[in-house]
Amino acid sequence: MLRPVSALFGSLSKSKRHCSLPSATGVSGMAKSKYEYVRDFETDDTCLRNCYIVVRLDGRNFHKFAELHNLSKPNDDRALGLMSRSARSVMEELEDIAIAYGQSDEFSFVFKRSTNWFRRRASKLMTHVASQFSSSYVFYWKEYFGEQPLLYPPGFDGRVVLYPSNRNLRDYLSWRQADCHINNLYNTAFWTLVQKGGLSKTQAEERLNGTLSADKNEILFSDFNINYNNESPLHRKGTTLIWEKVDETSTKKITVPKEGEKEITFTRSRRKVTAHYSDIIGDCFWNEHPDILEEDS
Ligand code: DGT
Ligand code: MG
Ligand code: MG
Repeated sequence: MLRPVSALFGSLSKSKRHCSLPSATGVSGMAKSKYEYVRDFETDDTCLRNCYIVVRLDGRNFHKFAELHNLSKPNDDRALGLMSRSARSVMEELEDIAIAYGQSDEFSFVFKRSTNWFRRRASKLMTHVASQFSSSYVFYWKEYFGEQPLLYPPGFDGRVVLYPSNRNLRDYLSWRQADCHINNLYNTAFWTLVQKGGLSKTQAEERLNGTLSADKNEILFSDFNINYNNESPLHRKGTTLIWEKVDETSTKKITVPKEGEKEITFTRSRRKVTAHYSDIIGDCFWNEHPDILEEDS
């Protein structure tokens, strides 16, 4: 039920409304109020020039969120798809994001090192990313989960980190992708032992205790005939979003004098956000997309 604002906050009597107005403007007739000085308490959070600005978001308490929404284990393609859709919305709505990388309940957004968006103020950049992402997550929920309801408003924390060199930025992204690999290999082995091997969660944990990557690969291959390298690249590598020129073909009906109606086909190139599920640790991806990184100064 919609309620009038006065019902929510209580209404002011006429006399109170009158006396509250002059004091709110301070000294009458001056261009600035006497309260203006409080602006000076704001801290300067301008990000250092020439650095890439990375904003990383992470789902708040998604362990509980995954349980409550019955997300499939170890990976839920609906949830991963919704994360990517929300990240695409961030890239399309905000300026100067060159690349984004996401896995599990997190997404990192890399602003160009030359960006001057919001005068590089960290709080502005971070809050715009977090709010655009969160509202998109709710807005697009139905596209991925259909009639399954969203049970409560999810939240995402954010942080800003600056990277001064291309090497540092690539190492940051490599770190996140290595994290994706380590977690996904463990989770794949763990849930295969539970779901296909009939082990309890405690037994599966004990079985994997102290194992190296090669051991987990071996368990999957020998006991379950699963070649980990053939598992979905989305799950193994995470999602990388970049801007690319994509050719789009469309048809249009035109009327030509004497000839009548004709259908013409034309192709035009458009900048679009595209998703990649490939390795971003090695050089190959970066050589194929040389425009993402700006030259080190
Ligand atoms: P936080 O970030 O400190 O508020 O706490 P959490 O619970 O979000 O912890 P975090 O971010 O370290 O771990 C992500 C959690 O999200 C983890 O418990 C697994 C869950 N999660 C993410 N994606 C999926 C999925 O596709 N399926 C399932 N079942 N769980 C997922
Ligand atoms: Mg989280
Ligand atoms: Mg996380």
